[in-house]
Amino acid sequence: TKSYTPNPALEAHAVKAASNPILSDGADYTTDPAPLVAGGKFYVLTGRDKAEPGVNDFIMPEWQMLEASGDPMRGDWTHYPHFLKPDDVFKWATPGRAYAAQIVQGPNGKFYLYAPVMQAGSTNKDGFAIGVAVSDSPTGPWVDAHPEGPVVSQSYPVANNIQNIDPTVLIDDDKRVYLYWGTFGRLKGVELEADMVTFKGAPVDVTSLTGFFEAPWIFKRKDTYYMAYAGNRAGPESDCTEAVYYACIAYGTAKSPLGPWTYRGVMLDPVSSTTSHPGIVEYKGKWYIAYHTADANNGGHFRRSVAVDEVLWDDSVSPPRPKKVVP
Ligand code: FUB
Repeated sequence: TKSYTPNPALEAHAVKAASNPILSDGADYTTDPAPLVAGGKFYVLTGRDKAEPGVNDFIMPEWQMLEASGDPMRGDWTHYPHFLKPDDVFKWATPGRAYAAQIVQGPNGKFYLYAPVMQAGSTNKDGFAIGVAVSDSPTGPWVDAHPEGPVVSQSYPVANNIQNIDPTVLIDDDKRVYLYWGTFGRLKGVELEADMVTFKGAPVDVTSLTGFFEAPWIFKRKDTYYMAYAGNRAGPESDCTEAVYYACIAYGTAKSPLGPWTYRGVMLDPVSSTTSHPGIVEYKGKWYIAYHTADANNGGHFRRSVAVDEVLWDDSVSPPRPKKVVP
């Protein structure tokens, strides 16, 4: 396995995580985890919640990175607190808002960062657009893969609301690439060209995933495609009702990467933050889910922190079912 040297320009700190959340002292709040396995290592890209106590808004100016030295459940991590800011890499973006992003390793071995940022010139306060940056290493440095502008523009498909956020990307076994994104109940998916940026055909709308709210995460296990997401009204077996308001992590499955998707159930009950946000990967033969909670010191709905737990599978049913994660 190729190994990747950490980006020497990044500030790095050693952290011991005896239990969840990984960073628990409240000095840095980590959000919206996107795990990545590369070079035999387990990384988690996260946002940063910077809201002061009592501020009920997402104040998220930059991304952070966590890198496990061993067992991703517990143990030693390296924390890169100032991993990247939107305007470090996207000249068409305005500073200040670094929402839920994901890094994937493309078929060419390079790393691609899909990042919702504010598009300069937007007249909408939530004029998010999704940019793509590329690097030879999971820790950067990054350059804009499409300096002409975002892959999903703030004006797509209509001049905008907040819906162009929460990208998730799957590289299939045949090397084809799929991008999904969305929030507030709208989930869109599209195949991308090998350049990792250009749409191949028109996006599909996914309407069959019960209670879909936001935070889609696509992955494949054996021959089944899974879409985990933050949902409400997500099924009778769940306590994540609209009345409770807190989201659970639900999931659906499909036999092909653009669906059709079938709702299957809930895999993580609501946590202590109103938002929930999954990232699921296989690492050294085990499956892990990263999510965030309000459980760190002085944490809250806008001061969230990333946790990691193992996902166990029931392979006696078809398609195989992830057992409910017990945080
Ligand atoms: O962190 C801001 C938003 O909260 C994300 O985009 C959503 O997925 C939710 O976690």
